[in-house]
Amino acid sequence: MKSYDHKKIEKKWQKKWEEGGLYHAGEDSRKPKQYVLGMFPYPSGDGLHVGHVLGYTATDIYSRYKRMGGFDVLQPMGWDAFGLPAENYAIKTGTHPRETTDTAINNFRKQIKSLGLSYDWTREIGTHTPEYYKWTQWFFLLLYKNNLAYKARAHVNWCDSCKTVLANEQVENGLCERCKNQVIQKDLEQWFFKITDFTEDLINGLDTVNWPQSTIINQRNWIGKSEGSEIGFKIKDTKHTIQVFTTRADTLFGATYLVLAPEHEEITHFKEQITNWEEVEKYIEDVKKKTELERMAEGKDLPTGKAGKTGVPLKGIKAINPANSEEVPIFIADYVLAHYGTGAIMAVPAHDERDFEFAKKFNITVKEVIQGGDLSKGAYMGSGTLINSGTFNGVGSVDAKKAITEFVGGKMKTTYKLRDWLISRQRYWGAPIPVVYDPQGTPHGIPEEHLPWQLPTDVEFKPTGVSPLSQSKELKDRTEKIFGKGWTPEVDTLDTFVCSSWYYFRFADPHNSNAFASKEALKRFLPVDMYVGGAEHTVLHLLYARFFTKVLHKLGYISFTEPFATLRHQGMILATDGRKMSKSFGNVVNPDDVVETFGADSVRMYEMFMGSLEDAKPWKTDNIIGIRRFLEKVWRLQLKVQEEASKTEDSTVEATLHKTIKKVSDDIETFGFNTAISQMMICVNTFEKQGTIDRENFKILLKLLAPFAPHITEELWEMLEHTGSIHLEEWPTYDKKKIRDETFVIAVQINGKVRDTFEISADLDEEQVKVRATSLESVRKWTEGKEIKKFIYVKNKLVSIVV
Ligand code: ANZ
Repeated sequence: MKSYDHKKIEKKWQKKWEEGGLYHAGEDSRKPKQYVLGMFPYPSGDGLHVGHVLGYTATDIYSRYKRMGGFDVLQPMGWDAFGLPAENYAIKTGTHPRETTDTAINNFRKQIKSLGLSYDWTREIGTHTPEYYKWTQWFFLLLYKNNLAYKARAHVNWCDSCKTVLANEQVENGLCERCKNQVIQKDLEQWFFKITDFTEDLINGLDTVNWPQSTIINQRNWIGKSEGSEIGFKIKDTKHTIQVFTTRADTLFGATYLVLAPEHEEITHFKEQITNWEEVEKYIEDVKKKTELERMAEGKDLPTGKAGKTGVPLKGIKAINPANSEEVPIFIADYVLAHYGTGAIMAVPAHDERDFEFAKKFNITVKEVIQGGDLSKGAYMGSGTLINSGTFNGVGSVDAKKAITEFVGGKMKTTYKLRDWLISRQRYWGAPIPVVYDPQGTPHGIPEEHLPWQLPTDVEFKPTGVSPLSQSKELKDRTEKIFGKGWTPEVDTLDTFVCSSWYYFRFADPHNSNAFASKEALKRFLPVDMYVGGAEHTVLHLLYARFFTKVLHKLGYISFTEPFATLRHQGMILATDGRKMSKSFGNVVNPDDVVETFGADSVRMYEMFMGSLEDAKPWKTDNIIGIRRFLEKVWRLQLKVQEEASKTEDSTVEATLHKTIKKVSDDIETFGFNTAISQMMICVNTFEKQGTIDRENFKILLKLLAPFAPHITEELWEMLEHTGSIHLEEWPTYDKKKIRDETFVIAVQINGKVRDTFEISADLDEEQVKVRATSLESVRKWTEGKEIKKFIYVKNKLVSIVV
């Protein structure tokens, strides 16, 4: 017998599969389609991570299983290649990001290929190529033409060290995610996508997808639908009324002050009346330095050293509570956000924690209006019966909301937390926004014939605070040449999330130069049937991709409304020491090394065997050795294979095998890869105990193992003198009759009454059952000193003893 030489075998088959186009999609339209997708990676200079391997192996097992199940499987791979790390590297070293990115991609491709993943490599895409970003720009223009893209001044997160705006999610505890510099708020002209036009669709679609519940909840919370009321508070001795948004109109009689967001536009109207204007202005300036996150934090000390819950009274003006006409003080405080609701709140310290804390600090009246709490302990946030509320006393919270809103002339109103998506970045390494300005400064979308609107190369990467593209002479000249003298180009680039919002469409038809994908290709492959990626994408990428899909549906390009029918997450692989793998800890496992030592099949199976796919789990090299031994055991089984072996196999073999077919099939469907592997281990142990193994049974085992360990199974398949690939074989089906349940619960009757039960395995004979039954404590109690007159055993069901 040859020895199991993974290096030789794996190289040999990877080459053959690629040459034979074994995994090409779209070659047999009679088969049903199955689109299986792992989130495409950012090709970082650090190379592939064992965490990538985890997710990609899962999609590969699923793809191979579906392919053997008779599907035309599309499983593609590409590169989310624009982004900051390459640009930051360019700033440090002067190397052009295109160069760094291409090197990183070549390395990633080589690493990924060494794992034997069944991708259709003819469909590879990179978001940084002009062929691809032409269509990213086309999408921008599609949205622009349909009033779904606009330019506006906005408060944005600004990192003064990176010299760019940051998305909310790029801000961690008030610091820039990359350089850890304090993020400030700036007022800037930026481009937005009108995602808020689709809020209800984005909520409702969540009912139709098969996604992890926690991800659905995160999406809902991010959208943040809230049903409440808008109520006006008159400002005493002025013509002005401030509108507040509240979800608790039932507590209106307890509103003892108003709070405006520091950015609230109405504040300047009262400049004359406010007697402490200087203090107010200073506070407004201070707040600009904080992020929303810091502002929302409830009174706890933040990592940046600032405490929450600050504010300043607007001395000299008062508001009138419309429910009881009482005068109440007005504050500005940063716990009220400018862009949520109306940017102003009625504060009810007795029933809102934040208000309670603020009221204590500023000595404001706390007035209880809902029964059920204990104000000495803090605010009571629950519902209950109204008190101290005039004619509404005795009414329940739920009914009172609408009644009180109507009583004071307010209106019921639904509000959302979701804001429009800020898509412009003052960076170089991204797709240029396809817009030019006429000499009057009015923006115009660039006509499609000029796409791709190329990213210029004559720029310096050093951040200066203005977009690098503004230095490009070539871009300026190009613009004037095409559009005329005095015309200027847009110099911002698109957020890289725009590139990844539509890439799954492109894989259906990656080389199309007339459309982002043809109607037929979209119809054939979309939507994605199975999508797999890290749980860190529970909000943004998935929300943006869903938004793009809804836009395309609305504009008649596609007939479906959700891009990813089923979604699964892979968990984080931690280092052996239980910490996150990180270069700075020196605990990173390099997939290349383990593939070299143990083989891709062992690494794939080991990662699948570590635990549940979605859990976080530490790396343990010892356990790969165990998997490697398992594969060697499978390798040695070939020695036992005989044409007609059934006579020497014992009866458990078939039962175990059919049970294994069922378990492995079910487990792949539900992504329970670790338990599928355990079952195959049981099966292999059963085989190993036999003198010989039936050839047909061995073939079934190899087919079950093929999606997990594609190389070794292909080699053994060939050694069984097959000429075709095992990966194109039909997936085995099990015979229900052959699956014997392994355990039975036996009821024990004594003189006709059930006294106890016990469990047996199926192959116990009557004598063994008798020994088990009569040795039971409970049975001995009844039979002690007596003679057993009768013992009846109803197979796998019942024991009846007569004494
Ligand atoms: C009075 C009140 C009394 C409130 C009470 C709550 C409890 P969700 O559910 O998140 O929508 N609020 C409104 N606009 C705000 C803003 N721009 N910044 C900060 N807070 C704001 O929360 C709605 C509640 O959050 C509103 O209801 C308001 O406080 C506050 F016993 O109004 B409530």
